[in-house]
Amino acid sequence: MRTERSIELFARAREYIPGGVNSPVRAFKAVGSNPLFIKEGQGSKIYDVDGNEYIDYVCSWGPLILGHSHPQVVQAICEAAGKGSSFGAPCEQEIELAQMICEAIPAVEKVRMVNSGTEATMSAVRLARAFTGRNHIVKFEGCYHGHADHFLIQAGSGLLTAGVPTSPGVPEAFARHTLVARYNDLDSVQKLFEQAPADIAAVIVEPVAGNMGLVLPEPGFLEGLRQITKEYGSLLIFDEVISGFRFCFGGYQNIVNIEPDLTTLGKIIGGGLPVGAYGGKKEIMDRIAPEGDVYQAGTLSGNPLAMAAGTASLRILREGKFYEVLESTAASLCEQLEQVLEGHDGILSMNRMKSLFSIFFTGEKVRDYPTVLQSDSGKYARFHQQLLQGGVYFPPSQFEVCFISSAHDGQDVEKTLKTVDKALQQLQ
Ligand code: HOZ
Repeated sequence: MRTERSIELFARAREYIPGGVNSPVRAFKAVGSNPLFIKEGQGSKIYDVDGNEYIDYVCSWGPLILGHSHPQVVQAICEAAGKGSSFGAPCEQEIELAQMICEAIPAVEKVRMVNSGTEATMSAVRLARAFTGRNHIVKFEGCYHGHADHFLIQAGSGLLTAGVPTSPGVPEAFARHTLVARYNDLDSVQKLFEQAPADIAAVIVEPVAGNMGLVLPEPGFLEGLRQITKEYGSLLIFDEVISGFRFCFGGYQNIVNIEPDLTTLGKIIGGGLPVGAYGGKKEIMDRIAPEGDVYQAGTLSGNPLAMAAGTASLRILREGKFYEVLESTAASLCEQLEQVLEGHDGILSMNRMKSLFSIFFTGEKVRDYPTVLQSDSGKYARFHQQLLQGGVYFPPSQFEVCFISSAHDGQDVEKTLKTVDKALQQLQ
């Protein structure tokens, strides 16, 4: 595989962009190699600047549930762009996307559009603090809610990859208000509430954790969070930036039938353009300015391009048997992958939720942050390199998830299985 052009571009990028990238994980540091510069994406494939083709299981970290350059989404973006990219004034498309989200997620009666998942979670926490008049929040080890100050404590994604427990630049006074519990461990949450019963504004959780590799909620965990937060008058925030519209037309909350007080969204609802959103019950959301006194604003919020891409995507997801078809591709790939993994020494495990999965280099069941850390990330790095050689693009870090899109087909499944098998053989 030739990658000269990517190497050349990375050297050039490093002169002008910190670390040569605009988001750390994509620098490939965790897998000890050079990032690939991507020129084009079509369906399930991406093409780098050296002309190599890969089956893409990153899918822009989640938004591209329809694959790359879906014709209806491209058309919606082009049509919107021809009429102006941003007005800084209300437009009808905002209502359309907001209405679709509110109709899909019963706990979201009103929704505010922002430009990223980070903005959504940051704003939801401010709102929760204002609504409850409390300052502390509870988050979980290994969960990642974007890069706002109060979330960069024992966080997943790039921080976990880099082994940074708390980022420099986060004032100690802010960090004091972030209490950290263990995922899938209700006792750890209960203890925090017992220590500060009247101080916790909210518990924020990824209902399906997707930033320490994939870690699934165990039965009763999310229900328990709902119960504890109610008991102590604290809000429950489901961060559904990854899980929103990933498993069904709505949030993971629709599947488990739990109503959080606030929900954060992003990724899929923007159809591949920058977007975020936070929503909840009217009585909470109406505290946001200009209706209420909690300030939050954005020049590009609700811009017609992102709204058009999001609305076009959601329309496709709502039609026919979209999620059943996606699930059948995912099941075909993952069930066979499991068999492939079983053939390799019992030192591997896999977590899967419908069209999301992660392979871990540990024989242990991965169920929380400490078990995630048992995975051999050095092996993952070598595995990743072998996959690239075979034309399969997995996330360049053990602590991220693989995304399957509706553009992946039987041929992709077959090639992926062969490539994974061969890559694992080369590791032995
Ligand atoms: N932090 C995101 C992954 N969980 C995005 C990474 C990127 O875009 O590079």
